[in-house]
Amino acid sequence: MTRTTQDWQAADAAHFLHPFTDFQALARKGSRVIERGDNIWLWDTDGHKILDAMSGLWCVNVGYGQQALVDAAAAQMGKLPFYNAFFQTATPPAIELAELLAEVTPPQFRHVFFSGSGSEGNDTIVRMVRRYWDLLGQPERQVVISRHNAYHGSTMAGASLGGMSGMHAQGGLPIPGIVHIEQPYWWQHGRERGLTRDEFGLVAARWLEEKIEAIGAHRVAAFIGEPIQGAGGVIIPPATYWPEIERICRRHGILLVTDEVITGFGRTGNWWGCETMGVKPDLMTFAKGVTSGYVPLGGVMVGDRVADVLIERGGEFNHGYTYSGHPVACAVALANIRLIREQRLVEHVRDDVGPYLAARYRELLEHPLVGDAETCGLMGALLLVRDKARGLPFAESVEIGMVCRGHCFREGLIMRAVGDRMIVAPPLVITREQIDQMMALIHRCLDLTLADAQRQGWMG
Ligand code: PXG
Repeated sequence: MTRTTQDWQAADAAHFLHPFTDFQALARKGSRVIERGDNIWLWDTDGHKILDAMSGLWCVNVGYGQQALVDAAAAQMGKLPFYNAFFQTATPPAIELAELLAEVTPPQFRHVFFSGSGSEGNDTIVRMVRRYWDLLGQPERQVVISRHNAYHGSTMAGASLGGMSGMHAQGGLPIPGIVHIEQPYWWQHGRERGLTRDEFGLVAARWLEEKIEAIGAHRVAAFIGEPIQGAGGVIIPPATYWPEIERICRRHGILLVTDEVITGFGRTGNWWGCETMGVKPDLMTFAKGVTSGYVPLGGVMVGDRVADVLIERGGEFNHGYTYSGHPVACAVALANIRLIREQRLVEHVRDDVGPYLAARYRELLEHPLVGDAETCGLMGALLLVRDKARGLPFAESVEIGMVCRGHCFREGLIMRAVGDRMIVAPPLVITREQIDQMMALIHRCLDLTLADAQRQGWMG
């Protein structure tokens, strides 16, 4: 029986509780049901073709329809669909992936702990950094410092590490031992104080030092941050920020963790966001791009500083997931990483489409709605403002991002709105011609949004 879109929507509304969704509002409106994908394109059940400028959810880096990944999954499923890694056992794909990850990550990383998602990876981080300090005889080092408007997942530890106030307001979060400093968002926190971006980067990094001093360094286990905040609105920190963060962590002996769930596997024009930012973390979380989202997989890269202690001091680390090292997921990840290498996708982002997107984004600064336009690799953000000359934001009651996103949906473009920031992170396989197609759609949607804003009297 073929179902119509209305049939799908009715069944969806009757049974499916969607993540991060107002259930009633969605039931009234009906989901958009996505049925098929190829390269950077999606098709919904009405047959509309959509340019997916968000790579699914920041993950389909090699694009849809890559047969090598499909074949790897099918072959592994036929041979051994599952075996665990708990009781002194392992599977060839998990071992091979561990080996390959050691090759494509910075040299301090030779070990990996697998999880099923980015959230679980960050739960592992919290457990692991506390275990590390316990083993070193400093059990009072418990506190993990993170940032407001960070996103680190939706489990209890992930959501606590994240700095989303809407999430903390539900379910008694954050859990104890996790504290936050302000994010390095120049537009919001540096511009009005008359600081250049680089000056602001140093100021923002020193908020970490102030927090460490307030808590006492002897109580701080780690600092965690996304090299570039993704879900927070593609907040690209000034170049001065991360090196200063690293210096502060080193000065106080604190572990440095980069959450590379979005920035890993070539997104920023290097294999890892920490390389783009010029720092050497002790631990890194990954997920999403490790399989290009074809199947769920995540994990933590464990640097020698931590791995040596966990291994040499011995004892059992009482932590793990059924799907830690899932053989099908690992087989898909192997095929995915080999494809990224063979097609030289990281170089493609760094030398070709990344700089091209940056140039095309600079043109957007001429648009009357656009107050700021920035990119890093294939992450791009636009800030929509009501008065460019004076840099004035829209009134809180005006949901300009949602208006723009509505136009994108109707015009066949998936772009994400985070407040007044419109963001893109297209598949790494995107070409210059396809970027031109995407930019034409973005211009059109901005014009339609501007017309709405003028009609409603929101500008000026
Ligand atoms: N860390 C980062 C940096 C992420 O972006 C996670 C951890 C959690 O990963 P899992 O696999 O548990 O979802 C993420 C996930 C959005 C959006 O709206 C972003 C994410 C997830 C859902 C929505 O931009 N990132």
